[in-house]
Amino acid sequence: MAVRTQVGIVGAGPSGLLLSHLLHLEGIESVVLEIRSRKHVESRVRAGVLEQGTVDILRETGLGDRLQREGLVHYGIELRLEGQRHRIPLSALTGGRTLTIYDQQKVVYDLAEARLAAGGQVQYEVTDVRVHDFGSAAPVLRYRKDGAAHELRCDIIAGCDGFHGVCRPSIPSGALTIYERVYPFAWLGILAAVAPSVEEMAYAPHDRGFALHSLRSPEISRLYLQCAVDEDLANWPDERIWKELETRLSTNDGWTLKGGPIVEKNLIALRSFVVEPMQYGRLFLVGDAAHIVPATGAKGLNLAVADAQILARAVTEFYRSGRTDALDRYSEVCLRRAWRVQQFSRWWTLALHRFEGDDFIRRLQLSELEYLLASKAAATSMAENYVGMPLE
Ligand code: RFL
Ligand code: PHB
Repeated sequence: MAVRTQVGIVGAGPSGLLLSHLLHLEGIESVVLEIRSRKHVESRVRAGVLEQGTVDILRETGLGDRLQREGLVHYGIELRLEGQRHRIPLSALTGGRTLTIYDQQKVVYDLAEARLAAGGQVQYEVTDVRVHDFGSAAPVLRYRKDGAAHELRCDIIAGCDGFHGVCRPSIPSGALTIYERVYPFAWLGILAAVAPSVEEMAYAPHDRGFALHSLRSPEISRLYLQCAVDEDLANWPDERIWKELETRLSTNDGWTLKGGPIVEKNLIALRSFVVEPMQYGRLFLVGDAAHIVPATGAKGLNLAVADAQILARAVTEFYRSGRTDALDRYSEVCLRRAWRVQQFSRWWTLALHRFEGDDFIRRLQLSELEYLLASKAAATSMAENYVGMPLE
């Protein structure tokens, strides 16, 4: 069966759904193809920290109701260094900008509801998605659904299919430059049904390895431990996780960590990755399909949202004026932001994690973090990157 639409979108994660939503608001039609089920996409535990700019675009486009009710607004973060608690007042340093804690699953659910309520086409559980003819002005998406072969003809394809998707590998490899760094450690992440023991996210660069106490709601905590890249989760029963978290997050002012039932446990690889350019002909890469940042900076989702906004504006200009100028600039505009976020995420990762047996690095880290706490200029630089730079 052959069908036509204006924009074919591969992937119903945050970037694909937001792009489809923004295009709809401009009167532009799209079809979203997703290999997983809706339930699967909406139950993946991932990001939780939204920059001010991400919150603003969700609100401005009618997705603010639940975000307003359930989002937790944060004004600073804690840094726990050698048993002492310090606060970095992000809002005070950035003219009042804030962060909002709101699960990625909720963002994706809100977006999917909005698309479906508006009659949008989101096809879940498709298979064998392939992108064709994107070097021409008439690209085609082929896929299977319930055993039948389908063809989707469009003007533009948006590859919003994440790091392991099909769009990026479909581009001739000679046309792309890949930049990549891996790290000699990973994260063990838990979601626990217990009230957070912190009021603000607490980052702890401990001698035994980095730990982070984040949160999801007044009843749900999210915590992470630096661990080995090939860590076997079978060696981490709940008691061991809580004990290690308690040690790494401990302070000498009587603070205690409340343990509770762990409802999810996973190993998270850390990676820095950028592909240049983010476009080939009429195929545009968006979000994790084009770049990955180590989770330390809490940026991946926010960067995906920024790409989707930039592409939606460029596509809108294309349909309004017939001109491709903004589409031609898409990659350059996104990459400028992506590299800023890459630098920040790598810097913050290198400043906080333990490098086994390297006391030289440890001393540099302590000096760097003490400087961050002592210097308003250093803290302001960190804060403006953490809360997120303006879109352009
Ligand atoms: P996604 O979310 O990976 O969505 C891609 C979608 O494409 C589908 N797909 C395909 N569909 C059709 N055909 C194919 N061949 C396909 N192949 C794949 C997939 O099923 C999926 O539904 O990419 P997107 O939209 O670019 O969004 C990116 C974000 O999900 C990601 O950057 C963040 O989750 C990263 N991240 C964080 N970002 C933040 O901004 N703040 C955070 O606090 C934060 N914490 C995190 C994170 C990522 C984590 N993990 C596990 C990777 C914490 C963790 C633990
Ligand atoms: C999270 O809540 O998942 C989170 C918070 C802060 C980070 C990374 C992840 O730096």
